[in-house]
Amino acid sequence: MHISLVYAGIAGKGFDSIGQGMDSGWISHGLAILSAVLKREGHQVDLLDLRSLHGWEHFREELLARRPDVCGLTMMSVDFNPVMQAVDVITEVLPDCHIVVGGPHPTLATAEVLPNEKIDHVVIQEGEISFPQLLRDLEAGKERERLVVDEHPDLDSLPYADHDLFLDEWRRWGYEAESPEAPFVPELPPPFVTVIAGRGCIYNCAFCKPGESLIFGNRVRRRSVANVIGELKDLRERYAFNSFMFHDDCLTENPRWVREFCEAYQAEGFTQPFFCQSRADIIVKHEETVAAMAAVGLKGYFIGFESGSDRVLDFIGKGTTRAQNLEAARICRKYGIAIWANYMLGLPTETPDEVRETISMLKEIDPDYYSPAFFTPHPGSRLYDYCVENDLMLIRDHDEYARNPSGPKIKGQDREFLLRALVESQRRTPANALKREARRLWRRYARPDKVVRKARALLGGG
Ligand code: B12
Ligand code: SF4
Repeated sequence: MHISLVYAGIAGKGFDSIGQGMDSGWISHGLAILSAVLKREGHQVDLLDLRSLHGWEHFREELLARRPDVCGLTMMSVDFNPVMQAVDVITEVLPDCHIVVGGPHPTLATAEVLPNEKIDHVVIQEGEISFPQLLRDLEAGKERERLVVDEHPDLDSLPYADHDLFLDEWRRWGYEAESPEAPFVPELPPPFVTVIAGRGCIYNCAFCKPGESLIFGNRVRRRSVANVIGELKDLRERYAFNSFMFHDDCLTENPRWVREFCEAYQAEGFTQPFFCQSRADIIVKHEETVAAMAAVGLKGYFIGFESGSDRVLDFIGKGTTRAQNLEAARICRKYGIAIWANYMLGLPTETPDEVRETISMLKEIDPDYYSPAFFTPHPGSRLYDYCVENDLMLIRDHDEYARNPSGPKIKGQDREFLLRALVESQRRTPANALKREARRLWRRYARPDKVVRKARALLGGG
């Protein structure tokens, strides 16, 4: 069969937006892996990425030119409006095309998606087993239920994600790039790629869970180290990447796996720098793992510090403390690991003093990259349910699930104060700015190894 996979992530930057910042340089790993699975089954697969098209008319023209038998659309909550509009256009242009929708939003808010009769099938949870089965049944003329529930696949049995699906499509519309994704910090030189080593998370943050488990199950499934290294070798051959990033929710949750990976990464001759997500408590408890990662190329951690208030950290079920946040930052500095600080402002029940605690924590951490977000209640999370039950929701349209839109997201907040806090949280103290500049100049002009050797000699050491 001919399947067109559709990525409609244009709620933020719109059409013609490939390469314009964080939301627009990423592939969807969900679609990339489904493409690989479908191709393995002998299907013809292509991509319609709305971010690389010029507008709805262009989408119409492409549908008419390609005439797929099936369109498979992926959807986060923020993508609801463009996905529904895409469904309308597909139905109008190709009335016989089967429309299948899957991804986080259909799984976590099935009741919002299923009533749309234009959608032939809604696939919830993962898609690698059920989607090909659905296509086999459609080919055989078998009737299938509209709501399809998937099983959780064994990740090592899956083919590697089809990164070219995105790159080939973007190139058709004039986007010049050596690799499918664009790096976003100087520590990660291009060509750049992303990989996912596992699914699921054992932690229990209230702004995320149980949604993450509803999609991927309660257990963590990690690919074998050999399988991940195999994919990296494939990506090295294909794109000669100079840096990469793990997209896993929490790669470092299993230190044994991480250390095995570090050994294999080095043994296979990889030296490319990489970033991954971690948590403050893991960094503090497993400093030796941090050291092992830094030794083979880890250049930065994304850390969900979230808040500087222990009361708020407890309320959101983060399982970390302010003291662990500060200690994790100290450990990162020690090993020269850049800190990408994720934190939230405007959480339910948060007081102005607690917001100030977050600001003071950030002054102490002095992260390399600030990544603030106004708290957004995402469907599928306990805090979403809390906001609905307590009549706090101000989100009226799915576009507002984006990170930092202009309007407030929950009731009872002093918007002006939060906007000032957003600016203040990212302002470096003069002392921190000076320390940074000194460090930069030191790295650039001094030879620390020489200076240390000289100092040792002067002190009568070796
Ligand atoms: C990497 C990532 C990003 C990246 C790249 C996103 C992208 N374009 O794919 C970046 C940093 C850009 C990002 C941004 C955001 N993200 Co994000 N992100 C992730 C993360 C960590 C991994 C995604 C991934 O690749 N997963 C692995 C793949 C294999 O899973 P998958 O995509 O879900 O696909 C599987 C199934 O869902 C299903 N499926 C998916 N699509 C389809 C389609 C069909 C037809 C079928 C049959 C099946 C199917 O089959 C796939 C294979 O099993 C997830 C958490 C997670 N663990 O998944 C959050 C997650 C998807 N993100 C989330 C959110 C909220 C956001 C933001 C809105 C955050 C914000 N406020 O700014 C933005 C949205 C920006 C945008 N418009 O793209 C939420 C979504 C929740 C929701 N209710 O929608 C998640 C689940 C995190 C969470 N637990 O809260 N994100
Ligand atoms: S926010 Fe991250 S660490 Fe917390 S439960 Fe979700 S995936 Fe796990």
